[in-house]
Amino acid sequence: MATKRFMTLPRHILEGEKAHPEATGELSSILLQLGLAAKLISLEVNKAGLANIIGFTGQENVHGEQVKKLDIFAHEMLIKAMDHGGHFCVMASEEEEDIIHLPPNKKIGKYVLLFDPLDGSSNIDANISIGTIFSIYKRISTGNGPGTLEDCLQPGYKQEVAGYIVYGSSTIFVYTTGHGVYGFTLDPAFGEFLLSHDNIKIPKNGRIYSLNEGNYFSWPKGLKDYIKYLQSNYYDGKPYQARYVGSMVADIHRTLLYGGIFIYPGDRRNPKGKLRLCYECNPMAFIVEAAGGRATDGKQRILEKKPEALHERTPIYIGSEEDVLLVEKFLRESREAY
Ligand code: AHM
Ligand code: MG
Repeated sequence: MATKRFMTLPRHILEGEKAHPEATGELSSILLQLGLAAKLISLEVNKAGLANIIGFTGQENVHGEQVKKLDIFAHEMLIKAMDHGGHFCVMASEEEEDIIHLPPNKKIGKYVLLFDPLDGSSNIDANISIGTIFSIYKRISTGNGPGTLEDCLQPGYKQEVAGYIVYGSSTIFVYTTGHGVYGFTLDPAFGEFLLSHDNIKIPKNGRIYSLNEGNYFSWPKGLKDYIKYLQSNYYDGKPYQARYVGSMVADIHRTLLYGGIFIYPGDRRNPKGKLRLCYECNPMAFIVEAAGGRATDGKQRILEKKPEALHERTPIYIGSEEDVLLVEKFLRESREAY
């Protein structure tokens, strides 16, 4: 117990590295740097109201400094924190249309970084949890030059590391290398992430379903039938519960800890749904699978989808294995597209 209390994120990463004598230490160094960026973004998120920077770009704060929207701040902070270690050959962000090359004077490395700097940012003004999501791949392009679009369009099962940071009632950093999912809570006094969620395992099934029911009339029939099935049945003698923050990181974090299912389906209006395969669905699928859960687009495993474009969207059904299998059965039986 005492060990757990003092297991900081850096110590956990370095001990994990020691367990793999073949490791070069590069991934550790990347994760440490991401931890630092997370702390800086967390600080900014926490003082957003005070600094009056919510929702304004290009205005001056009380100190007469130019202020930025938080999602732009997070985007720039991540690039600044990650572009000088010599680990990456290319990056891509949900906030930028094209791939991001390293500045010409920086050393080029063998990894690829994809991130959504501040997911759920439409929730910022209401002080609702938001988050950062990241994915790391090895480059597939040859040579030591800049990385390419193809490096960024790899199927999710090729991820080396994936993680998210949720800026909520506390700030939590969750990551996996595919073996074990670990969560660290930021101690604001100490200024360090401490291991708080050791080896997270998602329950095999859960009581909570999470999706935007406002889109009900556009849903595929199988999904309507599934939700009606849950609403007319009991889980452990109690009715199912609907919970939807509207911030994927928060909804997935809860699903990981309590079990159940999170859904952003394709529907009549948007057959590919809303969420992005590379920035949101792949990293979350990698994490949830590593915790023993399941993630599909209703038919196909998310991690096996080959992205065709950086900002491609996909439907997603993700969470406890048995819950995802059940909704897939409903979708299959209704035989309706999307
Ligand atoms: P964003 O990338 O523009 O922030 O949008 C993604 C967010 C997710 O966090 C969340 O799951 C989803 O949008 C909610 O969408 P909706 O409002 O359609 O339910
Ligand atoms: Mg997003």
